[in-house]
Amino acid sequence: MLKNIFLLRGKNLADLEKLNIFNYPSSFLIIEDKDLIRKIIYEHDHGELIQKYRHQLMNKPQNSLHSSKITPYVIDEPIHQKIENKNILTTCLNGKIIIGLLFEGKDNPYDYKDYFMEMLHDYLNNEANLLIKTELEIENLLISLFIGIRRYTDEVIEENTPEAYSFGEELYIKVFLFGIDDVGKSSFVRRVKEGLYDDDYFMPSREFKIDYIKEEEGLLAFWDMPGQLTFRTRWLFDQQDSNIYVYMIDMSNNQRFKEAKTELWNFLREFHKDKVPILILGNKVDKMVKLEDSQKRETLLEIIEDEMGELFGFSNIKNRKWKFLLTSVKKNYNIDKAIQSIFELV
Ligand SMILES: Nc1nc2c(ncn2[C@@H]2O[C@H](COP(=O)(O)OP(=O)(O)OP(=O)(O)O)[C@@H](O)[C@H]2O)c(=O)[nH]1
Ligand SMILES: [Mg+2]
Repeated sequence: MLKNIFLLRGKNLADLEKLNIFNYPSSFLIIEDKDLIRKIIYEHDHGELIQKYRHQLMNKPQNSLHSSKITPYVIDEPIHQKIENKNILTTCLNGKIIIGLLFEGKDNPYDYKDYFMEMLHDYLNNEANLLIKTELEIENLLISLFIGIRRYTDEVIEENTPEAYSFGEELYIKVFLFGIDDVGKSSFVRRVKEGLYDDDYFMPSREFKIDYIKEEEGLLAFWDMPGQLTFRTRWLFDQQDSNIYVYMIDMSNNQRFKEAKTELWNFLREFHKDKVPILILGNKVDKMVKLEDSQKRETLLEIIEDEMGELFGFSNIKNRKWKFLLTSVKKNYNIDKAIQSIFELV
């Protein structure tokens, strides 16, 4: 089973003094491990890492996907190394970045080689390309790879447990926010985090983004997932270790109810054994009900809630706690209540 993942980055990899090291989930490789680091790098180096990369890049056929903005990474064939009983598989990107996987002693890293390559290509050289520039981007990449490879082994995935864990005193909750595109997920996070909302703040997400929101009861790590069709397979990978799922639906768009329902149930069926609670948010309710008019509002909202419950079949959700809440990110309606519900369900 994969134990750890690390990334070494530097203008010149041989310059150990200027090397940046990232690890996930624990600090396996640290800058003091000079010997180990040198050995790892040496395997990928034949004295001319950069030259080799230039050469490969120049000979790379240009395919249409990579044509405009994205310069594809040159990803070396992974190399297995056993250094001081450490069982690792490493690859080198563009001669400047090394990504390594640390396995348990009994594992055969070659079992993971193809999958590792495939994931790197998917993440770095396709349209959903994750970048490896900022610290957050590197963290995202490492977490995604880690989860993906762990999942591939099918060993850790059996069932998710919803218990939140603590950092010191503080409760830490991973909130997995998903739903089809254009329902208001990113707007929701922005509303909660910054108190802001704009109608024309329209930026379909292309990769997941983690936003930390500190509440009195604990720290919420919102994994805001992209909802467009091509990105939905990612949900299955990235949901791992969630303490709560938050599924958002656009109440005002009945043309897409069927699609939203199918996606919700595909997901729940996939994870039917786990006990992770789910909060379902029926957003954009401002488009259906005049929220300012408090008299009519309550009756209308109740009717909508019942109808939606029936349509989506929420009462068939078994094994886990769930709650359905109508919201409007735009009018700041039930947003506090949604946050409160997260803590109640977890
Ligand atoms: N009327 C109304 N519009 C909203 C509300 N919430 C979000 N929107 C609008 O809906 C559009 C899509 O919002 P996003 O937050 O980008 O949607 P998303 O779910 O993150 O979409 P993807 O990232 O593509 O999955 C934006 O134009 C928002 O301004 C709401 O409560 N009411
Ligand atoms: Mg979004």
